[in-house]
Amino acid sequence: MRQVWRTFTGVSLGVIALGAIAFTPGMLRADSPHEFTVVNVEYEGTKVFVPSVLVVHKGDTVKIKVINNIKADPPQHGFAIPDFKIEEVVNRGETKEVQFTADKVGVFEIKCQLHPAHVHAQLVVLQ
Ligand SMILES: [Cu+2]
Repeated sequence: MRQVWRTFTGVSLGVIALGAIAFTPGMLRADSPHEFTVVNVEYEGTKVFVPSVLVVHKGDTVKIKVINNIKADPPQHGFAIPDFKIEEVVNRGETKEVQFTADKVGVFEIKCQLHPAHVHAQLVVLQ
């Protein structure tokens, strides 16, 4: 009887271990592109990017879909990450996609290069 229990326990632990490996976050991030959608909106009079913080790891291929959803004029807003030489103009109702490799670690500014009054967002690149 003790032998049967030991076998059962061994098999169960094996199944649990396999499950843990399959869902290890480290495996999910293996060189897959990191995709975000960032929407520029006006919230109670303030222009903000949502989400306002993007977190990736060094070496990641980062893809960002940018949407300008600000209803008031002007119809164009920018999307710039100067440290990665990203600078786009996004028309209201149009989607722009940017892609780059996060090749340096740090906290980097995301802004509208056309209007300094936007609240800036951040790109955080972890080691
Ligand atoms: Cu703007």
